[in-house]
Amino acid sequence: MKVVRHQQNPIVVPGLHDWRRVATFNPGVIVHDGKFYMYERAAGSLRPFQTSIGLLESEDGVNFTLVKDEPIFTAAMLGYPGGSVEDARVVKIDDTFYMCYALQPYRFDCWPTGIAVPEYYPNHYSEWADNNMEPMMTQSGIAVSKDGITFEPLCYTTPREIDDRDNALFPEKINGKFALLRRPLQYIGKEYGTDVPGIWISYSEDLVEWSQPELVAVAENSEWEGTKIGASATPVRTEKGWLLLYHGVDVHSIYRVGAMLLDLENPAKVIARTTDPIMEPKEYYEKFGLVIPNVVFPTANIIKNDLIYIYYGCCDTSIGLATIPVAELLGILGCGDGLEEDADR
Ligand code: BMA
Repeated sequence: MKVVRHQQNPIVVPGLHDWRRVATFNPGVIVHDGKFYMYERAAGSLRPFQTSIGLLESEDGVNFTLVKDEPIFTAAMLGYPGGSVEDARVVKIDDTFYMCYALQPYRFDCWPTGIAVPEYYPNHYSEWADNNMEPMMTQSGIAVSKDGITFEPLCYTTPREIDDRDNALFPEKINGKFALLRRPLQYIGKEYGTDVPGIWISYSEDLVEWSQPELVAVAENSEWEGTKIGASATPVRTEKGWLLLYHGVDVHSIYRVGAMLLDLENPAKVIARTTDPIMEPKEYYEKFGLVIPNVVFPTANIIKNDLIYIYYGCCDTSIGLATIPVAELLGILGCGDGLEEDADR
């Protein structure tokens, strides 16, 4: 594989507080005023498996400490005290922090199987049915903040009736509009032009009204992408295009990572794409965890000293860090180097 794992991996592990007692994973990361801020998804128990967003900080991007003893963003703040907020992907545009999150509004239990995706049981909790919601359905939204610590819910980006997660905002407006990657699971069939779920894009002027999603990419390499891909980390600008890490899930529920390059002016257009994964479960902590085995799931990338720092969830249990030179990844994509410096990323 192409990436180098940090020797301190996993760099963030669960513990210290009840709300993050069993798992911390799939973090958003951003550099602000020279400091790394990490937005972890943390769980206090398996049953119920309820996750919230905790905040950590670091001077070097490797050694992180908790900023607050409490989660900074919870489903309760959205009016769903039993629910989970998941997979924060954070960008800063002008003077505002934007956190894309997934929401499962009601409680469910997690029964790990040790071989693939856990059995998730919403059946014990009547709220799903009481509120006419399909069990385990995920809606996505955006919360905003001026200081990166106190977030206010702003909007939902996806309808309540469909399962739409892996939302990632581009770190700047494109042609004057906010641009959002998403993965509407039900967008399949003739009218959508694809038989399998894929990565789609929507635009908005105000973050409230979103354009009809346009298809960006679907699983192509059945061997490791299986039938499902989704945006992983927030896209990064390079001279050659937007660099996007994405995840693919094979028939054995093994999560791997690929990369693609999207057109700078029209990011619905894929310019280049890896055929082989750049990352797959290899180390013990990537193959075995409390919740699910064989998962590497990046949700953030930062450029530092011409290296891409990839922050990723390991088995929905801990957080790892891997790096790859920007030039090397662009080389793999057949595009040479071409990073544009940006102080905040
Ligand atoms: C995906 C999402 C991620 C999770 C992954 C592995 O569908 O739910 O949040 O990390 O599965 O369980």
